[in-house]
Amino acid sequence: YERQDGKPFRQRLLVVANRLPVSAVRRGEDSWSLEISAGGLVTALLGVKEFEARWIGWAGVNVPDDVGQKALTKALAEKRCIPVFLDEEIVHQYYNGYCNNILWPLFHYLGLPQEDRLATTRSFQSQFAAYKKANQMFADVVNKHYEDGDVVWCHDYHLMFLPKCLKEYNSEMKVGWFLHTPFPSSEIHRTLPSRSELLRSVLAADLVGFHTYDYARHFVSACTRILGLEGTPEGVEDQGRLTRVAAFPIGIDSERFIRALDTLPVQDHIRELTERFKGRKVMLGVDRLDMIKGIPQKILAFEKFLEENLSWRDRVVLLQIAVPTRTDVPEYQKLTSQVHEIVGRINGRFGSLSAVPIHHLDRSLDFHALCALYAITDVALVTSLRDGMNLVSYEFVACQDAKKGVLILSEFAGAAQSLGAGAILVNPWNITEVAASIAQALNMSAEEREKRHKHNFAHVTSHTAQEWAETFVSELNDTVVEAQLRTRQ
Ligand code: ADQ
Repeated sequence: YERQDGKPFRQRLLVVANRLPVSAVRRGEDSWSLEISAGGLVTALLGVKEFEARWIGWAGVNVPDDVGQKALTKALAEKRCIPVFLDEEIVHQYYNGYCNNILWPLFHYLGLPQEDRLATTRSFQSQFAAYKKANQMFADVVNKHYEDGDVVWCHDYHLMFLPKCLKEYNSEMKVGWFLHTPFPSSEIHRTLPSRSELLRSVLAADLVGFHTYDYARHFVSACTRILGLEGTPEGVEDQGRLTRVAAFPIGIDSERFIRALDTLPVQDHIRELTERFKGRKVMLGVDRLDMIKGIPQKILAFEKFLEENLSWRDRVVLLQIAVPTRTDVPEYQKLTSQVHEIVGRINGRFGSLSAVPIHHLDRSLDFHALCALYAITDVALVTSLRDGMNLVSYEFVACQDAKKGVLILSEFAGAAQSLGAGAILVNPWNITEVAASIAQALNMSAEEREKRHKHNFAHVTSHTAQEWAETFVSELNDTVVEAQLRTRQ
């Protein structure tokens, strides 16, 4: 494409996600301070030069007054962000309720909430109504800002109802939807009371993407078994209209991590950490504190390893960095206490006055500290019970070109499909197997470590986040063109 001024044409990309990539703090009646959070999606899209991305989402704060909303909208516009204002009740029902209490556990095979069936059914209905209402509010904002030729990319399980709402506004809109979590087996999805409505809404999109081929296959079979539609190699067909379904495995901005390793702050951290853990092998876990990440199971496996390997007791340390999330949800509070209790017990059992086997931090680390930790680690432990992809495993590999440490990786993380040949794959529920893998990793020869690392490093550096975003959006453009050609024939 060429513009009249000779500069390359950049297609507008409207990225719609539950949360905007900013944290907003109100400083006064009409003033806000904003900080961009450099998550995976932001870096992925910043690297894509073909598109001019705009973000649409909730800013994570309740702004009930007009003055505040206007000021925040203005401040966000400078960061190419457009807010969707959700009130507290909607956030409670849609986000905490339907998204985090129902869809998140279900998609990770943890089932539907069961405490009180009757109450669950009643709250389920009001939460689903709030979910649809919230999705409609996102659609209203997208529609207001949409211009002909834009591409609309909807993200994640929060917005499964959005493709349908958007197409009702404008059937010509190019709409893609991508799921960051697993899509479970159709037998699991069948248990969801709103199973059909959600599938139909997603199918309104032109392109539907998942991290792995398995998730895409589960989605297609849910559509065939629950809706009775036809699954084809391209996707799902309904009365002659095809929704393209495919796998688009995400990656990271590997260069950002590799470059950071040579910077002064990271080198300082590396020196400090190397001195601190001199004489001990370092094992590392970095997770959001969430039940899907399998943190208690991981720590219990480490305990079993210490029980069975006396000679390693003073020579190994596990650093578990677990950033708290969804702290207002009781299950997450329970999980925090459970993890603290297990860590305390193991440190009491195997620690000495001078050292403890587990260092557990309940917080987020800044980028430089995180890179340094990845770089000095001997064995990374990623033991998610289910995980859409898991980017921590990618980040670890990117930072390991000097050390060539070992990655122990859950076979239930999407990353197992891409890093499986270089990692030691484990079933995180099998604590005996994970303990044996820790021993295998710590005793692995340098040649084998190098061979495994080389495989994973080549993958991580060649399948980047930028490439992921580019592939999805160009596939979406192509899908729409093909559909137009089909209707003309
Ligand atoms: P998450 O469940 O958040 O993402 P993950 O892919 O591992 O999981 O990404 C976590 C990110 O947060 C990483 O970039 C990591 O560096 C950072 N992080 C985690 N703990 C941290 C800590 N203590 N301090 C600092 N940073 C920390 C969801 C899905 C995944 C999928 C991604 C992307 O659940 O399966 O891979 O989206 O699609």
